[in-house]
Amino acid sequence: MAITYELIKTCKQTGARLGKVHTPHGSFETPMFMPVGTLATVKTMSPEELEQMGAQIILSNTYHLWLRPGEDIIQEAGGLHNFMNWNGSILTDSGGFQVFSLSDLRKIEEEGVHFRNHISGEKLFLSPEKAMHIQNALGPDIMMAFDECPPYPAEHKYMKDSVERTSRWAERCLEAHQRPHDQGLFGIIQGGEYEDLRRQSAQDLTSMDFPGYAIGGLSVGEPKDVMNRVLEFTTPLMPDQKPRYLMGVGSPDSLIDGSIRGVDMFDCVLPTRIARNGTLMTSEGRLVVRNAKFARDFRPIDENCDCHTCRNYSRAYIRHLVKANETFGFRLTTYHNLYFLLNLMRQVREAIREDRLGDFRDEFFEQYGFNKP
Ligand code: PRF
Ligand code: ZN
Repeated sequence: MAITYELIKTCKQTGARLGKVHTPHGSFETPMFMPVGTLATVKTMSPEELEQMGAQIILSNTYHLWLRPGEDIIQEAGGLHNFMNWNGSILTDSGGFQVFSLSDLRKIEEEGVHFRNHISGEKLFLSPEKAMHIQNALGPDIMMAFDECPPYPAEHKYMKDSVERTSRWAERCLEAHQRPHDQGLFGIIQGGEYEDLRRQSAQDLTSMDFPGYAIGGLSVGEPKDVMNRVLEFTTPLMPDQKPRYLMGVGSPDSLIDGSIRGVDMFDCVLPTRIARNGTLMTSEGRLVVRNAKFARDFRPIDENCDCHTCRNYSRAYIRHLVKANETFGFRLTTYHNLYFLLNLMRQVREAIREDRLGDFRDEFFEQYGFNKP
């Protein structure tokens, strides 16, 4: 099997899992945050910098790489790892979600989804077989099944039909997958906020025996307590001996609350996206570095952070660069935000090891300025 999961221990205070995922490109510790490199680059960061900040796995996107430069070119380069010079693990999303979030005029059929390219307007079609073919050519360590991610809220009837189609598509993905020996294919559990449908989806998918499972359809506009409740009834339906991935979730509070509910892997564009408009995650909450009050503030972004940015550069300097649209400014903010989340997950793992993740959560939320739910 290409992907195996080793459960090291569960936190006595919360039930959170400390583990390790083994892939053909090394192992990563869980719970883990995966930086997003949509177009075969984590925007503004070199692979050397990603390694230095402690990233062990990054995420990329089937949909975007299919449109440009095309999976054939990446295959010719020897696969995505070679093409982008990243030797750690890579996970690619299937395109299912991107078709729903980016494209216009989509039409869902049993065979797949018809839609228009969000840049050129060109007519396109993506199916389970096509998504597997592209991901087999890209060569990530982990690839995702082709699913439908319905909007929130969606009616029970719509969601049930969607869940059943996603299960049929998952079967077709398994069937079409050509490299199970060196690429692990994860199934995606859908079902929105509905407990019966999450159960149905989890049963369908776990019976197909994927090497890992994701929870999709969350962080699509639902309130925080809905996400937590869905996680509470969904993670117990997932196998203990396989990794669990919560797709598209990456705010600091959700990383902690997801870990407490038994999630092992997370990804999100949030840290990199907000970095590029000058918003930083710090131990005391968000800091908008463009703000005039930082013009003469020569302290680091986060006095409790020991990242390269915080050890060497001031708020005043970074504010100047960001306001002047200087690329280096965005590199410094991106580095800090990614480091902040990777370091947060290190602290989460340490707290699990010591059975005190509940205490850690309370302290973190207090300092970050969140109210306890
Ligand atoms: N499915 C897929 N990718 C995703 C999601 C999903 O449901 C989400 C949901 N937030 C993010 N990325 N394939
Ligand atoms: Zn920092």
